[in-house]
Amino acid sequence: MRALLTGFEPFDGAAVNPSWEAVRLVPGVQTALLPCEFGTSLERLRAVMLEYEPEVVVCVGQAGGRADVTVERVALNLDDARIPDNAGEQPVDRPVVPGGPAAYFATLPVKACVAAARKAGVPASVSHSAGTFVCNHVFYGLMHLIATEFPQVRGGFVHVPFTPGQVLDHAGPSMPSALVAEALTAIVTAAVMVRDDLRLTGGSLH
Ligand code: PCA
Repeated sequence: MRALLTGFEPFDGAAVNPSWEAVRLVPGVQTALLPCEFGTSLERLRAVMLEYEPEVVVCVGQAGGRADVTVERVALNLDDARIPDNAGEQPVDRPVVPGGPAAYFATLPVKACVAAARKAGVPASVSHSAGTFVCNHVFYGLMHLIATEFPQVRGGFVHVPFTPGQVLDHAGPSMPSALVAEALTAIVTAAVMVRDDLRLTGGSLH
């Protein structure tokens, strides 16, 4: 089964992006680096999907401040950027796809993916918001591509914590890239193997 994993370039002045640091360590998958830019990130994603013809696509991004690996469930049709992207663009309250549905759900088995990451020894949980910046933009765009052009593909998005090197001077949560890569490997394997998602709790109270 062919799987494509994408990571992002660093943004907001950072030297690395933990998503790409981890994605590049995952064996046996196709990988692609996406620019942290509205628009061009999705053009690149579509191009690599046409090139590699994957059956599973998992896009990965940095979620600074989160303490575990989070499998995103919901992509919103909304760009609302708190900071400019790497091209200096800062859309406010703009749809990712004009006229598209308000939201898409990931078509990965999200509970099984979380369970697989934990079984591999990595803290993980379900998330119900990928934010409104470039990661959500790519997640929504991926699900729209699947809905309109690539119906055979299963896809979703995973947010990962900072690397330890990114928090040296402010002691926030972090996770080594090798451990994140273990989680991503387990998540991709579950995405390929599990047809019907597990019936486990994964919701949140707020
Ligand atoms: N994280 C940002 C964009 C790129 C990335 O790695 C986000 O969560 O939107």
